[in-house]
Amino acid sequence: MADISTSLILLNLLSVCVTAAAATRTKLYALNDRHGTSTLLSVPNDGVCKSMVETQGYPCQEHTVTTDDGYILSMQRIPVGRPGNKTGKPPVLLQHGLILDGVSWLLNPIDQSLPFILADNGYDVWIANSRGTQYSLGHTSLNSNDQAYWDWSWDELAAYDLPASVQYVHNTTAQKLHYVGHSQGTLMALAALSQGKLLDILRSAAMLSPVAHLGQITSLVFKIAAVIGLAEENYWLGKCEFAPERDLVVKFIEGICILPGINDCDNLVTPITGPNCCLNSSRAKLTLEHEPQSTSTKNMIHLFQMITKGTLAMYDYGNVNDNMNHYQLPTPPVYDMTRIPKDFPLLLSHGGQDQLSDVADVKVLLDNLQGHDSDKLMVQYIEEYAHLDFIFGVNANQLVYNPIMAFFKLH
Ligand SMILES: *[C@@H]1O[C@H](CO)[C@@H](O)[C@H](O)[C@H]1NC(C)=O
Ligand SMILES: *[C@@H]1O[C@H](CO)[C@@H](O)[C@H](O)[C@H]1NC(C)=O
Ligand SMILES: CC(=O)N[C@H]1CO[C@H](CO)[C@@H](O)[C@@H]1O
Repeated sequence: MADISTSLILLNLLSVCVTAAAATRTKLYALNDRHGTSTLLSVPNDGVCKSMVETQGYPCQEHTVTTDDGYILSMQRIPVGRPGNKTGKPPVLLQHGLILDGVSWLLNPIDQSLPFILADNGYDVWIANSRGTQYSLGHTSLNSNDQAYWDWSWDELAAYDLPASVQYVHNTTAQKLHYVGHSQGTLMALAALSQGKLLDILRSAAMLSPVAHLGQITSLVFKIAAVIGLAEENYWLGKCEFAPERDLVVKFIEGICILPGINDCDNLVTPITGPNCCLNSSRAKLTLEHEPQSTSTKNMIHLFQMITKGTLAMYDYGNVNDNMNHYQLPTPPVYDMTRIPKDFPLLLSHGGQDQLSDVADVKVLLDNLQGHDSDKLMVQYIEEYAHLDFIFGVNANQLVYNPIMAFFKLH
């Protein structure tokens, strides 16, 4: 089956967590300071605001926030839209998903990209970038070439990155904010909300491709990767970041794209995400110039644990002693989605073709939210959408972003 061989090739490329990646990175970042403030493969050193936002006619500010565990994260703010448009709506924080970064929100034309649409509709837009992505490689004492820098999973993204970003926006604007997460960005927020965090400074949260449970995931690549990844856990953990070898992936995809008869390069991500209906294939090259981004191997293993065990729990150190050391419990504490306060405004938008946020797993989450106040929970199901349509879909403006803004107006 073509799907399986593509999966295996992609998997191979994706799992090259190797010193080669680190060496490339070292070269690329050789001229940068240790906080990695000016990174770069394809975006010039002047940063995301200058190269991707101001060029579109929008004002933009670069910000940084330091997490309680020392990671220095970059954020971009689009405080208002183009001249003459509405202003005065509350801040909105956008949190990207796994192996993406904040730039992923900005890759479509302005009338199809959520940050620009929100800004033109009067919102004060903030874009977060998780630790380990190219604009958030700084740390107060660690270097991103050190293994110690990569000792985290999404537990830390939920416990440190998310509160820092949300709190920073709240501090700077003196307002409560709305939240939009995609994929892992929803997992971070669901985890924090289930622990009663951030409720006093968030107005609402819109979850696109919500990820909580992964036990029934249908993505072939992830299922295979979970089995192989866990079998080789100790090997991988001895390495550093989980670095999709971008150059290889790009070459591979470009190579396939120029073959005669292949004019739909989007099909290459299908075995990972499910068949996205609505990507603009002529933008694939631009997307690959910026994505994928790195994450930690520990994060991937944490996700693999959720896939193979069906759990929604903190990282499992694999033995009673280590779990006792970290949690004072023999097994990792669970995140209990039924504890998300019933009056917190939530929008869940999921797709029928999504193989990472698959319908069966989303149903488990919805079952857990059964007692939620009915006027505080909005669920949207888009039959033809897969994982990436929610951020890259050419019609996401109408199908998803307009409903998000209508939901924000209610809360
Ligand atoms: C927000 O403000 C509080 C109170 O001044 C301060 O303690 C905290 O460090 C600030 N947090 C961020 C992320 O800016
Ligand atoms: C797809 O992208 C191309 C190149 O950026 C653009 O010219 C075209 O209008 C886009 N198509 C749609 C449906 O948005
Ligand atoms: C939503 C909105 O008001 N959009 C407008 C923002 O400004 C541009 C350019 O001035 C208009 O073309 C949009 O319609």
